[in-house]
Amino acid sequence: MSISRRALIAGSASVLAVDAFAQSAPPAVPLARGLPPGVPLAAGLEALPGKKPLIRLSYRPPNYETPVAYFADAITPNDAFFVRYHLSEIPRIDPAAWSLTVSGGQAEVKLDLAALKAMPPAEVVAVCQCSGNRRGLSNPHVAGVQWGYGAMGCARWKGARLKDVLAKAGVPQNAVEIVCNGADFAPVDKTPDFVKSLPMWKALDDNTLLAYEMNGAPLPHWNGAPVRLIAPGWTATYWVKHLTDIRFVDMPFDGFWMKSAYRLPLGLFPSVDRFVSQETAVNTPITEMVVNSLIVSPPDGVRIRSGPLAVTGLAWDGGHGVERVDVSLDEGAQWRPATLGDDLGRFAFRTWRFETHTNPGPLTILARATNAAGQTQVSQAIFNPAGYHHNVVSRVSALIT
Ligand SMILES: Nc1nc2c(c(=O)[nH]1)N[C@H]1C(S)=C(S)[C@@H](COP(=O)(O)O)O[C@H]1N2
Ligand SMILES: [Mo]
Repeated sequence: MSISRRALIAGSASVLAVDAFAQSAPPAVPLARGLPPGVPLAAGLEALPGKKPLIRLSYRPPNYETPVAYFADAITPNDAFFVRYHLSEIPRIDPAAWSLTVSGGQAEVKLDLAALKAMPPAEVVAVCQCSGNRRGLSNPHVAGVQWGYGAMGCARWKGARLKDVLAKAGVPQNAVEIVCNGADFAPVDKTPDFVKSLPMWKALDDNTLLAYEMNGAPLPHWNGAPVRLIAPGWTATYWVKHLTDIRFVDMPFDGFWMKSAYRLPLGLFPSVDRFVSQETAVNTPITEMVVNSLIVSPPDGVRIRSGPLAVTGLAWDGGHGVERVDVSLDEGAQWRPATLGDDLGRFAFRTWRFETHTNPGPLTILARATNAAGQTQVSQAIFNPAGYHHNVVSRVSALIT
């Protein structure tokens, strides 16, 4: 509960008044510091059906981020997993009526859920992170959903390998990309349909799945039921939800969400994965996530009693794997290694822990992850027009009393 709501409740004259308040306004959570003018400093916590209260950034289309407190474990619970849509018409799909059509191959293939589940299953623990996670912190500010830290989550995904499904349709020799579409659509024709493509090498990768399970349960509606694409290591824009159609194409797909959106200036980030058919002389589609970390505890801005303190958090990257996390308590003059938690695979969140002893006074904690490719977090955000790949060294401040 936020400080403002606690204060309000404490000041209320009666229990009745508290109830009235609870009904009229959802509890508020402070948003990340440094949001642009016009964005409120707090957002409503609101529960979509089947979800825990999440931070509501927009209702139509639904964009809800996960409060930092839910990132205590490497696996993000399904009911706390963030929700991101570009389009606001999101049909609830009857799993028994769902089917996936694969066209443009040697034979058109139509699979229902039972057929997909009858294929050899595969599992991967992988981080699903929006390209624009932390966009709200971009300086100067950029347009788009002003995400704080919670446009991400990590789950154990189970499904069929995409390459097995594509093989059923017979991969054409001249296929350049596959084009993936989901069942959601825009209420008016203004917003282009959300359609994404993948290069053949990523589509045929062993880890790329068509998932029907998330953490041992059917996918929640808001996270793509009954089937979504899982592209481990790559930002979540490729993880098409409510997937209904896959098409092989022999030319680069030029839909809006490929050609115009999700682009980065060429050479700006140390990306390794390439999507050559979509590259231009000046830009490239976003591919794998950059190495990053999050301090989960202590939360930013808290008061804590002096004495032993365990700093805990998460680290992840685009699939090289987290090599180390270092913590600094003196604004980066000295760094000491944190202890890494269980390794759930190179695409997963990695927990970490750092024990220290605190004395009264202000305390700033910095955390910096390094991956197996030697890449590390930046001290200043690399500006780009859409505010993607924000991976500035993590920082929280606390007052030790
Ligand atoms: N069908 C569909 N799939 C989609 C999107 C969408 O708008 N429609 N958004 C993508 C983007 S940009 C993100 S960040 C992730 C969010 O996944 P989540 O809502 O399960 O957290 O879904 C991806 N898949
Ligand atoms: Mo996204």
